[in-house]
Amino acid sequence: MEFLQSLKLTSKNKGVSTGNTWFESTGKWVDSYSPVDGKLIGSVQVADRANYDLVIAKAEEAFKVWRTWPAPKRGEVVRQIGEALRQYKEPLGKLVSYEMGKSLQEGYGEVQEMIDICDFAVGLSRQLNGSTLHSERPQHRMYDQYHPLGIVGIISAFNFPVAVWSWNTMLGWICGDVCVWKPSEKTPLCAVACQHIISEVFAKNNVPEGVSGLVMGEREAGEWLAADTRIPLISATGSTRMGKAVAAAVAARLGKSLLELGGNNAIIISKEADLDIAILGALFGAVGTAGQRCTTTRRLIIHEDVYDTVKSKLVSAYGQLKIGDPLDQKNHVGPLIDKDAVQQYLQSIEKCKAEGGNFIVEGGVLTGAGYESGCYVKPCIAEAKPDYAIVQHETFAPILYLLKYTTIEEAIEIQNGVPQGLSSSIMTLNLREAELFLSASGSDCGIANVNIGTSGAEIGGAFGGEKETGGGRESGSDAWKIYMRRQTNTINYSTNLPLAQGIKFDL
Ligand code: UN1
Repeated sequence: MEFLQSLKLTSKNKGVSTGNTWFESTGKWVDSYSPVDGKLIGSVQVADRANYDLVIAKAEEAFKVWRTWPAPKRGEVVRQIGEALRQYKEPLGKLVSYEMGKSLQEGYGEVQEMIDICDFAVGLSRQLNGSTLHSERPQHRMYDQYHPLGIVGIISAFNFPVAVWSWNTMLGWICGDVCVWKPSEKTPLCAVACQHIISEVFAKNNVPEGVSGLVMGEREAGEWLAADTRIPLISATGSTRMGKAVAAAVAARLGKSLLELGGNNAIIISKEADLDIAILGALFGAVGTAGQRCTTTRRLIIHEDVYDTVKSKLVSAYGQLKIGDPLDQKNHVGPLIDKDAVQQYLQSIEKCKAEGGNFIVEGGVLTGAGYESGCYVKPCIAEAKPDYAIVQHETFAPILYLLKYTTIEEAIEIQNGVPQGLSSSIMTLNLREAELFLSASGSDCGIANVNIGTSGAEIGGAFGGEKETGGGRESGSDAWKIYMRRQTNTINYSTNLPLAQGIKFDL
């Protein structure tokens, strides 16, 4: 496969790096099998503890130099990374599609998301601004400024094997931080490929070794990062279970964490919706990435007057879906990541049935030619009730639950009535409904859209959610602030020392 060679991937790849240097390890080898055809793509060696300490020590050293580079100069390096990613868009997009299983369009889209965040970060490198404030004391000046934190530890998930890392890293880098990445062991080659792309740019710009650390590993490596007092910020994307463990470990040492965890996203379809938009938005939201986005649409909350119409339109749309090799652009839906995910999908279907769910589009595992990996499943739809335990739970698979409502207030209550709080949408042409949904009495999620599905956010907005989603914000808007520490500076240029609050203290 040509794209593997152009990304400098071989059958055996080292998994520990500080940028341009790759290290031997005593760690085990992780084999990466493609969910597309079940074939072994290559192996990557995980870090041992000595490797890990070496990468962190190198990162600490690099930080001392990197933080002295002017932010726009760091931005220039990120600009060149954006250029390199444009060059590698095709092979990297193909690798994402082949190793993770998402459609080729979505693989390219993921690389585009990396390019977009690079562009955003370049501009931001000239805008890391604080406020100038008026002092209560005469001839005093006060302002706040932002300084880099140090090492940012990044734990990323398989479903966005490259983009989510880049959101954190590109912002961290322009802020003056150094980054250490523990990618998902399910998509290790994507991470190795990114490190190769970065290292070419870093070498050309004499970026200190250690600014981009890679520590391939399983759960243990994540635990090392979370517990490490040398790492002021841990950014973790993945399940709520993982996030709770990371948050507890980081909080125990009073570190900062940025968590982007599970979602249980819903679209409210009003009786005043443009149903063509609503159906297409729901369809992409529910079956895109085979239901493995944290923003996947898992629940449709449909007004009773249009319920039957929406239901029959969905059934016919699902009937037209093509499931198969995601690298073949005629297919809409690729495989799940692995057979464990298939088991969880099957168990969730059973649980839904046991609770009374009525499947109007049946699920199941596909077999036969083209489906040899055993990871292809049918996207399915069940009529359900909001309080079913399975409806409250995030299953990372294409299972869509239909729920019925009568009033908009009831719809919002159903939308909010889950433990997660990432993304939400309303499909309506009614201004009052739309504004209510966006108001303080509306959606409780980090993302709330009108006439757009729940997935596919642009990088320019802050990305993340509330409740069990973890509260973190990544990517656009002012999400950069979490990667920096704020310092308040007060300068006295008078000939006296007046005290704040008018306190008198004289000898
Ligand atoms: C994720 O699934 O972890 O909004 C990230 C979206 C993408 C990012 C998803 N831009 O669906």
